[in-house]
Amino acid sequence: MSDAPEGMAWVPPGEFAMGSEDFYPEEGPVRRVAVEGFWIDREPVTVAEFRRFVKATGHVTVAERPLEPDDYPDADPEMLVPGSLVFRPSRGPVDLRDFRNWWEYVPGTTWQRPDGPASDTYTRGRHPVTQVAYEDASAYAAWAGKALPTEAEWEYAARGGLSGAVFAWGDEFAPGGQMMANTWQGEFPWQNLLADGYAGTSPVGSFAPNGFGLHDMTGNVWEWTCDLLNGDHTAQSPCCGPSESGEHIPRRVIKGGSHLCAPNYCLRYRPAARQFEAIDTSTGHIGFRCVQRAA
Ligand SMILES: [Ca+2]
Repeated sequence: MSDAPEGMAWVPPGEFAMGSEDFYPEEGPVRRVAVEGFWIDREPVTVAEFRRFVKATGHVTVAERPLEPDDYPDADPEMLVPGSLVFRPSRGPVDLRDFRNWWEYVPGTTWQRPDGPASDTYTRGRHPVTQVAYEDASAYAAWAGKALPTEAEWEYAARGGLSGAVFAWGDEFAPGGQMMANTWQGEFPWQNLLADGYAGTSPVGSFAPNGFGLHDMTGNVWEWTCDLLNGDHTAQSPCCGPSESGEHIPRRVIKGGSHLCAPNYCLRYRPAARQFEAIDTSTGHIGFRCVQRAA
């Protein structure tokens, strides 16, 4: 296709085996799914791109707005101030069943100050934007004349034309010793060995593209899709994706894993992997990319 929208790649129509039965129960069963062809961003939306959107529209993200006490009946009133979730590594091994051992709600955390009010994004213009809730991602997509992908579109794109492979590039995590994505090596959440060179997010496009020419479909940041969680998985505890929200807040599927996904805790840097995030939650490891469908 020669008339590619800027920064986007064409994913041809096709049918694929979606899901996996080899890892976590929420990924199965494997089923045949057909998708139409569509355009998809080659990279996650960056901080610089999101800044252009905010300047053009005056958009105020969910993390920057006061919280409604009625939505959080169990919350400490002092926590109902604008802010977001920041990852804090522990000093040593902790109970992996309690995400409060590494997530902290930090007032003043925003997409421009993703690690708390003292942080900034001056050198992170090419990093994926984070600290965006589903509504923020949707608003960006609408402004750009695009949409958020369905889970099927996202997974099909992430597979890059490979059939049933574990990873977006094949079945081996680091073929020939080469790191293919920004994940977490070592024991989460305290020992980050940095074999891939990055603690936290990395500039988009730092790792090799998949078969469709797409970067960062694996790791770096989880990405919002527009699929709502159906009832079957509501009891499931969130992986590295925590939520301060009540159970009545709808959840959407996020895909791709992040820089916080480690083999001892969250082997979810795979196309089939999925988690479910409350739509009002933002963290330093969730971002998004957009699609454009044929009219
Ligand atoms: Ca890393």
